Amino acid sequence: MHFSRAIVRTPCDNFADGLTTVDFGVPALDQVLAQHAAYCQALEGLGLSLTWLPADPAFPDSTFVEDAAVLTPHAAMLTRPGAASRLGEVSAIAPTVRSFYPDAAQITAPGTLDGGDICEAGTHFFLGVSLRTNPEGANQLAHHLAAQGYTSSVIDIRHMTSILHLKSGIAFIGDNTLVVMEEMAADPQFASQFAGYRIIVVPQAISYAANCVRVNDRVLVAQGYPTFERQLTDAGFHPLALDMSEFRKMDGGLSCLSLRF
Ligand code: CIR
Repeated sequence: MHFSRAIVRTPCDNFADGLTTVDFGVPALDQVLAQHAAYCQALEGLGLSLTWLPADPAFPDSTFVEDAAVLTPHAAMLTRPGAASRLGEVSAIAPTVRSFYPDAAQITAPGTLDGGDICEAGTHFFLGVSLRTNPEGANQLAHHLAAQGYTSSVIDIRHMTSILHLKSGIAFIGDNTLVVMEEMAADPQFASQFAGYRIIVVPQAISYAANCVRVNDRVLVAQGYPTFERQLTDAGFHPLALDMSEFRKMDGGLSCLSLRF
């Protein structure tokens, strides 16, 4: 899980006009910008060179760049987000993605897919089918990944109302280890997909912590979950906590703020 680059986008002044399903209050713009800057600084501190896109007020959710593309070491797929208000984010970021991946593919209608539903786990990808990513979108990506030699399997989370995207509840942090929120880890229909991995279960009361990101030798985690940090440390990982309070108000987590490659 070595990354040398990431694409990020500065939050726009109307960030609070984005979509949300939670009721944690209105994000404070100064804190949004400070938390985003700290996140970018953390990536740079881990050795990543950032492509920093300007704020785009046409799309209040556009700082969540992860949803607009799926990048692997070999190829890129531009997505087709499931929320109508986010569709235009893809053409806005496409030139940047294509500057690194000239042959980037594109999810086409009637497929929809948000990058936040796609969890890379080594040579396997978990494809979340959610209220944003439909089976057709997942199928298009599965073919694209198969052509690169990756396997994939679908995890249907449409019955899980507490999460927006698959990666709100699961993260692959390297060393054959999956971090999985309790509700997902306990669901018998997913058991066979998780067999063979070491699983770190995130208790339901702190399930927001499940959206963590392995970046080089650290695991970025949301600040405020010391028991989860201990779980990671006990398992041999090195957490790096970042304040995510304002992004959480808009259903955002650590993974969605960057496209890493
Ligand atoms: C949305 O509802 O689309 C944004 N407010 C949050 C997107 C978060 N993205 C992600 O988890 N990958």
